[in-house]
Amino acid sequence: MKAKRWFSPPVTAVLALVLMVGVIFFTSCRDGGDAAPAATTGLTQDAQAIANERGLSPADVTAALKTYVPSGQHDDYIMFSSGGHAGQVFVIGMPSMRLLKTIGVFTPEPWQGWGYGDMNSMNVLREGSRNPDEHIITWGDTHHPALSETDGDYDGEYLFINDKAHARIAVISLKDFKTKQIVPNPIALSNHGGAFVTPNTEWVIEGGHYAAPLSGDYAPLSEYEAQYRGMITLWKFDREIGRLVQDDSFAIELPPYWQDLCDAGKLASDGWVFCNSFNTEMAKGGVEKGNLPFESGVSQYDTDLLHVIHLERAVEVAQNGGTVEMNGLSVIPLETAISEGLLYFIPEPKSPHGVDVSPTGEYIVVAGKLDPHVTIYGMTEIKEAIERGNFDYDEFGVPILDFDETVVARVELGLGPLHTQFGPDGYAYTSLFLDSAVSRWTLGGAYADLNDDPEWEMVGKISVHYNIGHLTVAHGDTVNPHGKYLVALNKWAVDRFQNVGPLLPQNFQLIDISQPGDQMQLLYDMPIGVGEPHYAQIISADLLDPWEVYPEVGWDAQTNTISPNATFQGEERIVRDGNNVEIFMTSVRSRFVPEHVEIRQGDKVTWHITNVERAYDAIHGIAVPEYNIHISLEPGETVTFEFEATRPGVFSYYCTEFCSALHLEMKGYLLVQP
Ligand code: CUK
Ligand code: CUA
Repeated sequence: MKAKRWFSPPVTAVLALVLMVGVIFFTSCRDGGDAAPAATTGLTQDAQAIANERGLSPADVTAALKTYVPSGQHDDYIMFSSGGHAGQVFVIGMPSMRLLKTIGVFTPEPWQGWGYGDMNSMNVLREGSRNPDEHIITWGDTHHPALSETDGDYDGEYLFINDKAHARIAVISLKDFKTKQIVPNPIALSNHGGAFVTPNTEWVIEGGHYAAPLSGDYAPLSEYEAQYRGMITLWKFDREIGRLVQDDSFAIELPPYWQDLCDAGKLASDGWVFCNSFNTEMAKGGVEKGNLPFESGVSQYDTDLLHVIHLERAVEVAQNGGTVEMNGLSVIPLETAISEGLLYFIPEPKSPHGVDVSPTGEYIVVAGKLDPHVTIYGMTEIKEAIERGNFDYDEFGVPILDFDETVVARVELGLGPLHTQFGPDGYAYTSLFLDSAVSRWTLGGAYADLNDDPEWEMVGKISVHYNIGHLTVAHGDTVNPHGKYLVALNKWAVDRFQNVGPLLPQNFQLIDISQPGDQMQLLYDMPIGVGEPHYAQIISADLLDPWEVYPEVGWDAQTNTISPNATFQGEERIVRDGNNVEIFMTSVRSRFVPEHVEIRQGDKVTWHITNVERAYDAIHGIAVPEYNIHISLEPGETVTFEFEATRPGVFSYYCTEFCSALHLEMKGYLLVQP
């Protein structure tokens, strides 16, 4: 029998043993601790021997105790991780770090039948390609997953994720963990500042990346300042239908700096959006022509420009006709953005990476890759500076606020600070790429009542292995951070795992952050041998409420209602209209009906299949050889696939999920007459 889900049996077995040892360590360490129950003494003696033999330290044992989830018990948290250039999303249980699912998003995924004939997935991939008649794009460089929010906290309903390589945003429903929509950005070919959501998910933010003409047309690099532009797009999300609505969305034209990560304001900064930028030098590269390479060309100035966008005002301007249409998207021109007072810049330490808004929304934390500090801007100070109106201007006429007037603190953390997340206790956590470490520091000011020591200062640091990019804390970018667990998303694994050849996995490291001060404990290394995951979000598992089976038999996962092609038992049939053949099939343990599909070469086949099962986990699949078709049929689901019967012969279609003892008998013959 093949296993349906991935677990890590050796690790789990080891942890089980270590758990027992932990009882000894724990009881012997506690002041006047309770004696271990007499009945387990013999067992723990054996476990002690195992720990000794395996060379496990007390810290190893406590780490095991904190991560082991016994068979049948569930994880407390679920992490949604970008799949990097795998173009997918990984769903990982925490603290066990067990992989529960890989969601096919931008990349076809055969187990789910994502992109292998299922017309829903084929249509999503097709609509997600700018020029589908030239080619369907079948991968993505996923970077930033964003869970939908209500009142600034995760609500467990939707997940959004960007594709940096093609400037696209995908929408995933957490009812069935399926991708419902992919939208290509009409005015950009690369993004980085997405996906981030506003506190009630009215807007999904997609910031651009490498400047280019917004029209998509050619322009030589000599016309960079005149023709090239940056942008930020605000996608309107319709929660009722679970889709981004392009007609209600808009973009803002920006100078041709390279916009980087963004974040939405919340509470004190609700109605505002913040984006970093780099290459305010407008370097054009061309090292082979004797020009400065991009590497140093974009790092010449001491500061770049934090973009501060008044979203509320931008929405008003967009809704009152202050836009021009570009490739079907409403765009607020740069001069309008300036004259309407919805765009401001603030100098920020050069080559910044993350911009992260604190839980109260009061602080905007920027980390500059080439500056050992994080820089913290105050929303109150930003609003006051805008009010005063005493601006400098960049060469495009965008008002620049004063650095010293808007910065409330700078905290020295170490080398290569990138991204910041927050805890419930006034702590912030920043990844340090060059130091390969996570630093913990205290937010002063508004957090004074939460901190014992209400200063802006670093209080702890823990090494990670190695070259950390993002880090993520449970609910760590919401108004209600949980703390507890932090995951370091490390780019290099080097010596952490068995050598598997020159292409190494990434390393997710689970860190316990439940203790104060400099007490942070590394608990677990999880190799990720797929893509290069960039960022992840962690949600309390009890906030997720996915379907166990589809609500009714005949469910269309795309329209969220009964499919007109739903087929019930007893209604199975094959309908011919000239060269067009339509098949209405059911699947149930352990047969397809009909079992004979007899057609002629050249027929155009439309095949509907309904899994009429109502039992949890009673999944079937259908594979049709030679036609590149594989479909997953979840209980209640109706799926349609199409193909042209170009090749005569005898084709055995069969069920691909080991659904019952007679699973191998669940097959049929597709007979194509010449
Ligand atoms: S990331 Cu995309 S390359 Cu830190 Cu989100 Cu840097
Ligand atoms: Cu159905 Cu195997």
